[in-house]
Amino acid sequence: MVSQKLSDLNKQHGGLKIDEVSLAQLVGGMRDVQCMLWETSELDANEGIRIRGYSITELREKLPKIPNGTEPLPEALFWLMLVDEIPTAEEARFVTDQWIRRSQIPEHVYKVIDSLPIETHPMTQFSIGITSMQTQSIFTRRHQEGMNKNEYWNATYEDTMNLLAKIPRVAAYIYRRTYHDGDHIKPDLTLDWAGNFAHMLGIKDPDFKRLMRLYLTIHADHEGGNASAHTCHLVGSTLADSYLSLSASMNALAGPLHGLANQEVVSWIYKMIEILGTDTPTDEQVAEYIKSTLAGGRVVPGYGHAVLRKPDPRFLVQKKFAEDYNIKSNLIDIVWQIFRVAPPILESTGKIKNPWPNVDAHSGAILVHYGLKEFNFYTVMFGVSRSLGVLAALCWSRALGLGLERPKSVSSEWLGNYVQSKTSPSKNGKKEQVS
Ligand code: AMX
Repeated sequence: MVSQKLSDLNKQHGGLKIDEVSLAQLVGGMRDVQCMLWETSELDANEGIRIRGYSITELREKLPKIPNGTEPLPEALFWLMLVDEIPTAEEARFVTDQWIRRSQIPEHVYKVIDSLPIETHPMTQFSIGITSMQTQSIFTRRHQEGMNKNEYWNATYEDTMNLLAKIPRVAAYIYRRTYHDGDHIKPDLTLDWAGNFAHMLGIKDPDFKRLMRLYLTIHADHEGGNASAHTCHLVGSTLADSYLSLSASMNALAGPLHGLANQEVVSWIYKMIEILGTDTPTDEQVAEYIKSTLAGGRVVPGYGHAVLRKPDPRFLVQKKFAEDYNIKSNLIDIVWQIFRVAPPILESTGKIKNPWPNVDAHSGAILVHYGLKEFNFYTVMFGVSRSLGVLAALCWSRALGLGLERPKSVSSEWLGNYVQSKTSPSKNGKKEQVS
């Protein structure tokens, strides 16, 4: 059992130093500090994400598809993250069947969502919807009954499977409630997880189902340190169940520096179109707009990353999808134009470490093309996908028996005193060096 291996490593080499923390890392959001375990994926600054060793391009190619399908099944990705093997088509179908069987939503969840004002942001509705399903948690019930800790992973797996089965229905319910007068669409139980999600959203183009399969695959996991993943891990480490851990994760995803960037990108471009009075701007006009954003003390949404230092492969695969499916629109042209124009400008500031686009720079433009224009909803779609990764990882955290997270904090006063103690002259008159 892996947890035995981990516990042996810990027993034999627990004192081994893995990393050091600089003052800049402490102040600047703990970038790159290696201090958490995450089994499902690993992010390389230049190559991008690898999920269980597979790059985005490889996942698109190698994961099972529906018969005669072209895009990977997110169900298959979930299997890969959990089992560490690419599933066969039958194994992927097993996950699809499980999620169909577990997808019934308790009535009170709809009532909770319906009680919210219609203008409530979809991410708030989503997070509340997930929390309200917590009444179903098997982990919490069994924990109250005195479950043995060896069973934690199993109860978490059951909650995770139940939750993932329901997530697309809750998301589609919020979409139809908010933007289509509550004209809901019944699930089609013959479809796969992503295909059914596309169906329930009400977008009829078959290529939109293909897009959803790819979209829900590529947004799922980006190792453990990003805010939504880390939040799920942190909250889960208290033995809060999958529902409570996931809703917390979704609240982190809802921040503009994280998953909300996908809606910000589209609204930022629309604003440019409105200001310029054209949706076919020149490169000079786009450059001026980017510079005015920076001069206004705002970020250029969809650009930059805490870890990546090259164009995000998740951006590039969406660009490829648009090319493969011959999707053309002025909005997509603008996205590609920004890809050409923005990096040198961002680089010239001298402070932005990554001038390249991230995943959020592209997704909205393709969704608009298929008629899903309500950009406040986009982060919910990101969230449906992210649920796969963070919950697969939560199952692993329970299987490995990882403990309660509790890093040490210090105050800025402590920090000032510490620096002084390290830099002030010592008794023999020499200054101590801070390394
Ligand atoms: N536009 C303007 N300024 C930017 C920038 C951008 N796209 N990206 C970074 N910067 C700025 C930072 O705000 C920071 O400024 P400061 O020194 O005045 O505080 C400086 O450049 C250095 O930042 P960094 O080390 O390059 O990035 P970071 O690790 O601190 O932040 C991120 C990373 C993503 C928050 C940042 O690049 C950003 O705000 N991007 C725009 C929002 C966005 O697209 N977020 C989505 C990221 C992907 C995701 O999680 N879904």
